[in-house]
Amino acid sequence: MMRLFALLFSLVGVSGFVPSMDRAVGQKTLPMTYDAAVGSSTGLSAVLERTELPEKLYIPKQKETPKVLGGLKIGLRELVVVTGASSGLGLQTAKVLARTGKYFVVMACRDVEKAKRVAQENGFPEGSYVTMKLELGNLKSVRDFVANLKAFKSARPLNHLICNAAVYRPTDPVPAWTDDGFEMSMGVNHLGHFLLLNLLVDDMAKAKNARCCVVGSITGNTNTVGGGLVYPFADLGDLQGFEKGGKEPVSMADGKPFFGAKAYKDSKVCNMMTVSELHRKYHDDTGIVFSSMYPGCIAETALFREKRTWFRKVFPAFMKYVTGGYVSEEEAGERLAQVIDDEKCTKSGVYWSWNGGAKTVGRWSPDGKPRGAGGSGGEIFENEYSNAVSDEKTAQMMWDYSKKMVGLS
Ligand code: NDP
Ligand code: PMR
Repeated sequence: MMRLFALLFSLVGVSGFVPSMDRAVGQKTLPMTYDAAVGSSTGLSAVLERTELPEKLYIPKQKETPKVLGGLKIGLRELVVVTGASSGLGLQTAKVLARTGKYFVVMACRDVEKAKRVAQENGFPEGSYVTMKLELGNLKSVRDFVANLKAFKSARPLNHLICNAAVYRPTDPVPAWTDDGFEMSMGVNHLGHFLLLNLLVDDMAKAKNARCCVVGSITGNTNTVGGGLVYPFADLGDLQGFEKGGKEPVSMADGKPFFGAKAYKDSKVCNMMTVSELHRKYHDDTGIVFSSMYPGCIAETALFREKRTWFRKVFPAFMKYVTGGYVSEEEAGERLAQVIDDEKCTKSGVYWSWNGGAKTVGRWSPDGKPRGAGGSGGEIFENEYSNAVSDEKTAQMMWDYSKKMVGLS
């Protein structure tokens, strides 16, 4: 019964197979117009933003290194970069870290003006942070960011890196492309971060007790209710799409037709596999602690901007009262900050989750214990990836193809 309900909800909610309820997914179906499909002011502004996305994302400015930098004193504080710090989980994490007084936060954001505004609105202490342009959908912007960061911090190494930014585009009828021609979710969530990580790992190796966290998700793990019950399921196949170079017109990692919700889940698989590969390749030599984490279902963030209004209203309640997996933005921010700051989290190669009040269902919890479904008030624990995410052979292939795709080999 639960499975039937779940499948129905997921078909309507995720894939939009019911045209009158949502936009259709897939290249063969006829897309409704964006305006007709959304119908709320929040949705409309999101759509306007989205329709601009496939255009040139990255417009280089003459001076991207903020002038204020010279005036800031990092002092003894540890330098931490947070991508996507202008909203949701990234913003709350940056806020928690900045307020400790122990960290100096670099807010690496696509919209620097927005980042400045939300930092002020959220009471970030003055002199505890700086905003820097990072457009993950443009590999040149990633390289420029690294150059700016290095100029800013001069010889001191980067202590910590949090790869948090992401987009979720479940109702796109056809793929949007990054400036470099990659499908948007894979390009921003995985490839942009993959290049960033590779460009910064040597620098972080010079820091003492460096930590690096790439945000993963339950929905990329098919051994969970959130990832194994709700269609579509993450699946990289044999990476046939990556093998072909992963560029327009190839949109999916497995080379199959475009499916926006799956592209997001596949990108999260790549995020988590990247952490395992970084751990295998670099932990012993550099001492950097590499981790991934699932923060809980932060059901009210802008990640769901593309979903219809009814979904955005029902989803938080469903997560709070039915699955128990709901977590607030504030609490999620504390969790991600914990992975960087807590002595408990010095082990490398771990996928952290929190138990909370989550309910468990059938075979997803054979020992009766929750599997990181996330609800509020939970205790941190070392979670297990699905077999597909832990698969070393696929992870190695993913790593090699990604290197080629971002121009590192
Ligand atoms: P939000 O949409 O609130 O935040 C995403 C952030 O990424 C924003 O700061 C956004 O910038 C930034 N971003 C988007 N596109 C780009 C780009 N092209 N270049 C640079 N930055 C970009 O979502 P969440 O806070 O929910 O998501 C944060 C992370 O948490 C993601 O990795 C997501 O996968 C993960 N996650 C979220 C869950 C949830 O339930 N919400 C559950 C599990 C994992 P801007 O402010 O300009 O939009
Ligand atoms: Mg899911 C314990 C059960 C659980 C958890 C923890 C999540 C998390 N979800 C659970 C169950 C279910 N969800 C069930 C039973 C259904 C069908 C009724 C369901 C549906 C659903 C939809 C339609 N859930 C969703 C969607 C989305 O569009 C979200 C998504 O998949 O984004 C990729 C989502 C999520 N559920 C979660 C989490 C964390 C998400 C956000 C996904 C993410 O950011 O990775």
